[in-house]
Amino acid sequence: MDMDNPDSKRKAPRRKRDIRVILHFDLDCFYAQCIENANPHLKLVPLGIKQKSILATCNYVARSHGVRKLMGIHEAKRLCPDLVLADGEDLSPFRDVSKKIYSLLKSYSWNGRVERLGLDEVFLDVTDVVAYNLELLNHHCLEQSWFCLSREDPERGFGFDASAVAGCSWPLDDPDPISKDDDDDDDDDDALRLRLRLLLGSHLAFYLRQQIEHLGYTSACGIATNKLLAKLAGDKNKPQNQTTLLSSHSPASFLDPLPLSKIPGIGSKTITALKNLLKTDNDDNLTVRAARTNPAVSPAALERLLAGGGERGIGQRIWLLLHGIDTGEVKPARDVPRQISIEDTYRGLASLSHIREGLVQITASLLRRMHVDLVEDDSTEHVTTSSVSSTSSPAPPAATTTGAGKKGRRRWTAQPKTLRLTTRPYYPPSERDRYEYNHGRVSKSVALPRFVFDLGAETEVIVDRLVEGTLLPLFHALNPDSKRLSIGLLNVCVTNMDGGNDGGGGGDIVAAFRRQKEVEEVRAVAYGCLSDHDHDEEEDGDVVEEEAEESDMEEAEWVEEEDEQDGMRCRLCGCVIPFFAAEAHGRWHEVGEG
Ligand code: DCP
Ligand code: MG
Ligand code: MG
Repeated sequence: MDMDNPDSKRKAPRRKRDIRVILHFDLDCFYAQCIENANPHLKLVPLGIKQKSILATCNYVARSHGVRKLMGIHEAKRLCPDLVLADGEDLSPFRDVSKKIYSLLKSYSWNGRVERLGLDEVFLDVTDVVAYNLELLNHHCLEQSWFCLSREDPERGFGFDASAVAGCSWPLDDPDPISKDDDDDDDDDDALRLRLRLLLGSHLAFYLRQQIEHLGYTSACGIATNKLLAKLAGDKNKPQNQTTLLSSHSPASFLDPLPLSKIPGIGSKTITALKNLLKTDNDDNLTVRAARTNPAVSPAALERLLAGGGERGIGQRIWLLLHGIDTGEVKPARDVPRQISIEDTYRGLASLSHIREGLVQITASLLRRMHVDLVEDDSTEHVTTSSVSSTSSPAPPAATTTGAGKKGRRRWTAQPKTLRLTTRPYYPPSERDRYEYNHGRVSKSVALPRFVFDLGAETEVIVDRLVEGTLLPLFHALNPDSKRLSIGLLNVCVTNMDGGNDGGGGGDIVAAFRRQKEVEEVRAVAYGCLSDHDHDEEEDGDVVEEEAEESDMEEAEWVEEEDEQDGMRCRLCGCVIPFFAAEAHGRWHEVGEG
């Protein structure tokens, strides 16, 4: 693009028509549904899921009383005195349900492009399934169509009415896509086929939502030609509904009325910069349209404004987002999480014995989690045939379990190579105003000792050895002054998986570099954790450099900068989180990989 030519700066982006069909599922009031399913009598009462002093979420009965996600408990109780509170600190049950739903959706994918976002969202690229079914359509009898779910077994599928979209569509008054005149030109034919694809996608989404309901969970879904639009379309009719963004209209017209803050990938730094550019400081709800149509906004202007953060091409990226263009692929399903991380918060641990106790508890949970997520029964004993793809390393060894009275062979499907300890000081409420959230958060990584993978050893023995031999020394390195300890957070994380499916992201040096950068930015900004210690690492012989792969940055495309006065924008999901809720939120993402 000619950056100096004013005309080229303002042109709406020309693009090849995106012919993908992307589904985005988002479970309704997820934690609340999990708790309700375990306690069905709660389904009819206003229910809030409590984490510390806020509601992580609440059911829709509570929402009808004005209670909202991330509301303080005090305020929620004021609005709805009958609100029943359930504890949501233990994320294991949510994680388990999340996995079940993910596996269910994955089982319907042909191309393996199934990507999780947090615990309750899944993207599915169903372009191939839909294209196959498009060819099968009998245009003379659309009302009695058959949707094939398997190429091998034509009887596996469901009947549906292909003369209409399933669920809601946008725009509402879209004409019947198949009643167009026959004398349309080629462009119209393409448009027609794309609309038919989306229509087929809507029926598949409807069917899949029913399958999720058979597991006991309701959901919303967005159906569109890219991830950005699918996610936003799904928000249109929540809960228990779906919205198909028909493609005959410019995606920009769908996005135009939305506030910029709703657009994943546009963060508050970008919004502030845009407000400055547009001189609309007071407009808290600056819309996409206001930004997109303002003559001062162009890819070049955005680049000048935002490239200071170091991301080249950001101007063009934001410009495309404003026009509803998102070329990001749905990433292939991963067999193993990128990392497993457990943490807890404290009101100022001051003695080493308490710190040891905290580390023992966390490490024991971590080991349990590793065994659930990364160890599988190996009844075939074909230990050299790894079920996960790995080009760089041999499959981890199988082991005969002798500990804990279990019999049979088990094996690691992937082995993390890095262990990371993170700590943060405790600040009493009276001092919190003086510090940004997570001030003083520091981390240090080492190679994860091999004895951790001994499936025959007692868990307590491994935990003790890891705490005494590795984590406490790391702790001392991070907090050298043991006389003035006051610890507010301990986090232990294993990462840098060896032997796991890397999700297809490996090998792209540019992408890896970009991820690395994003990891650094996220650490520095979202978690406020860059510290002197990050520069100390190479002085210790056993410290390993952290790699981009180890981050929880799978959702990097949804990430933008920042933090602000009354809260911080999460770089992973784009939500603005009040400071008091940021900790729970960060933790939620960290475990969301599981
Ligand atoms: N969550 C959290 N902290 C956040 C956001 C979410 O702990 N800042 C948890 C609680 C939610 C779950 O993640 O139940 C899913 O997040 P959603 O934003 O999808 O919210 P819900 O599923 O609860 O509600 P909705 O029906 O609006 O999707
Ligand atoms: Mg949800
Ligand atoms: Mg969600």
